[in-house]
Amino acid sequence: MRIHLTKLLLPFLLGACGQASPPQHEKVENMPEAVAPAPENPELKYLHYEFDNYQLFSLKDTIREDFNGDGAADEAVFTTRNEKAGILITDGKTRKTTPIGLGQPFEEMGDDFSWVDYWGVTTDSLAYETIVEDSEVVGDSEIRLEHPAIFLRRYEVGGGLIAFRNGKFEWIHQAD
Ligand SMILES: [Ca+2]
Repeated sequence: MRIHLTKLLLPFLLGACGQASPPQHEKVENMPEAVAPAPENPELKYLHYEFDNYQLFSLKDTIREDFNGDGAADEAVFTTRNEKAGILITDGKTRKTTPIGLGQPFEEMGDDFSWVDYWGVTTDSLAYETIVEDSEVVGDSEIRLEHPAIFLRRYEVGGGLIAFRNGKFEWIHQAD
């Protein structure tokens, strides 16, 4: 490390002694190229407490997984339609699209998913569901997942899973 620093600083030091040349601080500051960017929110570092197997995605990314278990990879994108956010899932076999949100009501979650801060996919076979009765959290129950499920979350609040169960996409609530 020390050798690298000296190498990078050398042209600057030489330049400072001789004729005027632009400062080269940038090179030194940019040195740790191999370091991965830090997560934008500390919460993202603790996702392994929520899921054993998961992959975090940017809301601009397409998630490709076989959500319905028919052997063909499907695609999910997070998008906006008529100023309402949601998820558009395209079946890999039939190319049929299923809007979740985007102006289409989805169970108790309404028709707009603009509250989502981040999303990803989990391949866990067990998940928990928050049981809410009359706006009160009364407990958790274990849910068996047969296929990869999409998680949608808001920082410090939670969210839920979109999982293909009983022949359709269902919401599994994971928030207080
Ligand atoms: Ca599929």
